[in-house]
Order: sequence, then structure tokens, then C-alpha cells
Amino acid sequence: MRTKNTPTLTKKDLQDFEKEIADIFATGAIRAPVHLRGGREDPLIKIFEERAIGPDDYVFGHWDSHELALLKGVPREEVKQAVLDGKSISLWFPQYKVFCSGIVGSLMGAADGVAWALKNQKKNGRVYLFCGDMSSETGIFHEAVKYAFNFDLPVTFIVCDNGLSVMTNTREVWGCPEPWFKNTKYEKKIIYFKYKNAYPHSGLGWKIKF
Ligand SMILES: Cc1ncc(C[n+]2csc(CCOP(=O)(O)OP(=O)(O)O)c2C)c(N)n1
Repeated sequence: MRTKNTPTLTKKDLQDFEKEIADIFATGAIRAPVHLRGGREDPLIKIFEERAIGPDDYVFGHWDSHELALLKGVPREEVKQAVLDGKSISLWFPQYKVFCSGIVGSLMGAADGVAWALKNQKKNGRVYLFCGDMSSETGIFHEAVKYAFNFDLPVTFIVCDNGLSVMTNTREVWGCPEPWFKNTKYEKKIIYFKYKNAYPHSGLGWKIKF
């Protein structure tokens, strides 16, 4: 097993962080959107621990990545300061190899590109790209997973399925209960789990959701 070299965080650590941000956001002190998540702490901790995700690895996330940055080893105060500075939906910590974007589908190609470089330059490390269930339906997700599979790139896509895309029921859009990759060979490149988000899609639910 590989050495992780990053501090182990508990479910409560992650919950406490989101609660602290929620409380600050409620005061109006954060002049930017925040995306809070609750209910997926156990699967996320399991993924980071089982895969021993550490300093050599890259984490790509999207608008909902506070927990990912913490689990990757970014110090709590650095994540908090970034959120207070308005970066909740675009956390970016190159020194910890954590890269996040608020744009749906924006990072799947980048994840493949980094994985391609790691493989061809024979470097240690692996890429982990986290996204939501509706993001996993985008064209770029299909393309990135197929490319990664065909070239056996060191990248794993993690789909966190909360059943929603903002306020839209993803199953109504898909017209089927399962994600497209279920029971395909591409599952080899994907970790998939379901959860119910303890928070609204964005903010605390009493302002516009996007
Ligand atoms: C290109 C683009 N279109 C639309 C949005 C608005 N948007 C933000 S999150 C989101 C829903 C994504 O759903 P899903 O991938 O299931 O993510 P989760 O529910 O886990 O947040 C949308 C449409 C965006 N950020 N970027």
C-alpha cells in the first residue's frame, strides 16, 4: 500500500467545516456563492483512505469541493480563507495538486491530460476527478472516460450521485434509473456512489440557486 502522508480527517471534521462555513455564510459575510455538502463524508473518506490519495496525486473537483481539498491535505485554515475570499466554487491549490472549477464539464479533459503526462513521463501519482451525476452525463465526461480507458491512463472518475442537477431530478432527464456507464467496461475507470445532500444545491436555500 502506498504512503499517504496526509492527515486523516473524520466525518465530524468535514461536517464541522461545512457547518462553520454555513454559519458564516448566513451572516452575509461571504460575498460570493458557496456550495455546501453533507451526507457523503463516509464514501469520500473511504475513497481517500483506500486509494491512499497523497501528495503525488492530483484531485480535480468542481463547485462543491471543500471536503475534497481538506481530505487532500490542504490545511483547514487555508480552505476556510479561500472560501471567505469568495473561492468556494473554484478552489485552486496548485501546491497541493487540488484544482476545481465552477463550470460543468470543464476539467475532465484536463484530468486526462495530466494523467497522460504522468504516464508518459513515468511519474508517480494518479488523477482523481470528482463530479456529480448530471455532470457524468455530459459529452466531455463520456469522451474523457473512453479516452482514459482506451489508453489505460492513471485517472479515476468519481461520480457522487445526489439525484439532482441543481433542482432538476436527473432520472427524469435521463429517462432511466441508472447512469449510462452502469454494466459497461468503462466502470473500470469510475467509482460511483449515491448520497442525499444535507444542504441545498448552493448556499442555504433562501437565495437564487444555480
Ligand atoms: C457550463 C455550465 N452550465 C451550467 C452550470 C450551472 N450548474 C452548476 S451545478 C449544475 C448541476 C450539476 O449537476 P451535478 O453534476 O449532478 O452536480 P451536483 O448536483 O452534485 O452539484 C449546473 C447546471 C455551470 N456551472 N456550468
